[in-house]
Amino acid sequence: MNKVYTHNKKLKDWVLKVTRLCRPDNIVWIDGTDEQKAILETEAQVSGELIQLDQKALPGCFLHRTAIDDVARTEHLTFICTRRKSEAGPNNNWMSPKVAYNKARGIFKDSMAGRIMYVIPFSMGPVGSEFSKIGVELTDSRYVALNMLIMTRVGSAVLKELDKGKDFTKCLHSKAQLDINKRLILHFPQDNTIWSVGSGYGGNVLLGKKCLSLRIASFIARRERWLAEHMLIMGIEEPNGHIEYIAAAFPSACGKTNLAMLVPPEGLRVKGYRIWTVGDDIAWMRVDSDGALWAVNPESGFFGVAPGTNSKTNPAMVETINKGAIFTNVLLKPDNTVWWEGADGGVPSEGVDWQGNHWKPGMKDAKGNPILGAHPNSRFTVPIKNCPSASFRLDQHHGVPISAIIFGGRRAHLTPLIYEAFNWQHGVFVGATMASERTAAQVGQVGEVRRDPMAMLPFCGYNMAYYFRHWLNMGKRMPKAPKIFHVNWFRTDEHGKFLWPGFTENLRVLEWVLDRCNNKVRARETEIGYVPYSQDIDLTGLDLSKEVLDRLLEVKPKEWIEELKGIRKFFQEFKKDLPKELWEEYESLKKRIKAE
Ligand code: GTP
Ligand code: SPV
Ligand code: MN
Repeated sequence: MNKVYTHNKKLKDWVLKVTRLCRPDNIVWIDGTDEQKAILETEAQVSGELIQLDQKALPGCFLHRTAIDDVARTEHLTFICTRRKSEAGPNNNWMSPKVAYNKARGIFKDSMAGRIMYVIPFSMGPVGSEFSKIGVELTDSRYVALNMLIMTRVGSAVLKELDKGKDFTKCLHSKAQLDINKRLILHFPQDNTIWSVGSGYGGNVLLGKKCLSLRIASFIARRERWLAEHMLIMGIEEPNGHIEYIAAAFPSACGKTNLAMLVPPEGLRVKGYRIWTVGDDIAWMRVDSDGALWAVNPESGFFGVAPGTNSKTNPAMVETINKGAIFTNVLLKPDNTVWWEGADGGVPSEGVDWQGNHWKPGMKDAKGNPILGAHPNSRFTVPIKNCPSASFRLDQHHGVPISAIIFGGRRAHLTPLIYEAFNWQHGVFVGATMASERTAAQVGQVGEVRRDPMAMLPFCGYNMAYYFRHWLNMGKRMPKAPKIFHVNWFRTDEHGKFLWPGFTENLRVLEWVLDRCNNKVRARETEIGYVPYSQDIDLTGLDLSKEVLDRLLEVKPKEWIEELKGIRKFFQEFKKDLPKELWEEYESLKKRIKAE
C-alpha cells in the first residue's frame, strides 16, 4: 500500500471494510499526478488492458477491448434500492437494500484476490466549489482508474476537501469474473452508496458518471432544490460578443455531443457566431441569487460515441481525440491507429476488430450479416480541455446562466423541427411527454415510441412522478426561468429521408431560440406551442426549399390525437402520484386539438 493521504475516519474505515470483503493483494491511492498515471499506463499495457497506439499520430492514446457481452449499459441489471418500492417509482427496477447488499456481497466476496484495489477520490464539479460533490471509487480495474482521471477531477486535492469533513458518495466497483449472470449495478440513494459488480463497460463502471451524477445526484437534488439532468450545455457567442447559454436534453445517442461542439455553417459564420462547449452529457443546475438558473458540467471529459464521428459530422471532436484519448471497442489498423464505421478516410483493407479478431471489409457472420470493425456503441474517453471549442468557464464555480432549455427526441413524424412551450408548466409537460422512436439498430419494433421524459428514464434515481413535481416547483422558485423548447432533427419524408440536414445547420434553429428568448422575433401560435414563421429561420447558404421548411414546421393536430393516447397511458402508470398540473396540461392540449 502506498502512503495514505486521508485523515477522514469514515473513508479509512470504509476502505478497511471493503478490503476485508474483496481481499485485494494491494491497495493504491490515486493521487492525480502524471507520474502515477504513467505507471498505471505501463502496467495496463503489461497486463493487456491497454494497447498503446502510434504515439506520433496519436500521442497519449490507447485502445481497450471489453468482454463481448459487456459493451453497453445494462438497464435490466440496474437497480434503485430505496427502502420503499414506491420511492423508486414505476420507472425503475427496484430491490430492497437488504436483499441487494446481500446478493452483491456474495459476488464481491474475494473478488479482488490477486488484484490491486485502487482508491480514487474524485470531485464532480470544480474541486472546492460548494456546488460540487465528492465521490470515492474503489475498483480493481486500472482501466477504470485511468478513465476516471479523464472524466473527473481526481487526486490529493479532493482528499484535502474530505479532511474538512465533507461527505462523499461511496462507490464500489469490481470486475469480479465479468460474468453477465453475476452483474449488478446497484444504487442506494438513502446511503449515498453505489455498488457495481461484474462489468467493465464505461456507463456501468465509471461511477462518477450516470450512477453518481444522475441517479444519486437527482435524488440529492430534489432534497437540496436543484436539478441534475441528462443535458449538454453550450454557449453561443452572438455577433455582438455577448454569450448566451443553453442546456439540451436528448436521449442517449440522439445528438447531445454533436450539438455541444457544433461548428457554425459557412452561411452563418459571416455573422460572427462562435460556440463554447461546456458539457455534452450532464448538467447540474441551480437557482442563483439573481433568480436565474445556473449550470455546471460536473464532468471533465467526454465519453463519446465513435461510429459516425468524422470531419463532416463533428470536426471539433476529430481534433479533440487525436491526443490523450482512450478508445474502447474500435478497430485497430495495421499502422497502430484506429478506425470505426463512418470515420474519416477510406475503409482500411484489414485490421483487428473490436472482438480482437483479424478483420477485412466485406466479412460476414454465420447469419450473413456484415461483421463490423468497431462495435456500434464503441466510444472514446478524452479530456474536455482538448476540445477547440472548450468553454473558458469550465472551472467557474457558479457555471453559466441558462437562457433556454431544449428537449428533443427522434420522431420521424409528429413533432416539428422546433416549437416553444407556452410557459414553464407547459414546458414541464413537453419534457415529461418526450419520446423517441426506436431505430432498426435497437431491440424492439421499429418506429415504436418509447417515452423518455427529459431523457432521464434510465437515469432518474427516484419516482418520476416526484421528479415532475420537483420540476414544477423549480419554475416557481425562478423569477428568471429559462424558456423551454422542443426540437426534432429527425423528421422524415415519405421515403424515410431526413428532411432537415442537421448537425452544423442546427445553429439556424438555435438562432431562432435565442431571438425568442430576447423577444426579437414573433411566432405562430399553434395547438402545441409557438412555432417559427418560415421566413424567420435564416437559410443563408443552405440549399433547402421553403416548401421543405414549411413541412418541417407543420403541426398536424390529427396526429396528436394518437399521441395523446400514448401520453395518457404513460401518465396513468404513476397513478395518484402524478402532479395534477400535468393532467391539466393534458386536458388543455386535448381541447386545443379538439380530440373529443
Ligand atoms: P450519449 O453519449 O449516448 O448520451 O449520446 P449523445 O446524445 O451525445 O449522441 P451523439 O451526439 O453521440 O449522436 C448520436 C448519433 O446521432 C450520431 O450517430 C449522429 O449520427 C446522430 N446525430 C447527431 N446529430 C444529428 C443531427 O442533427 N441530425 C441527424 N440526422 N443525426 C444526428
Ligand atoms: C448514454 O448512454 O447516455 C451515455 C453513455 O452517455 S454511458 O456512459 O455508457 O451511459
Ligand atoms: Mn448520455
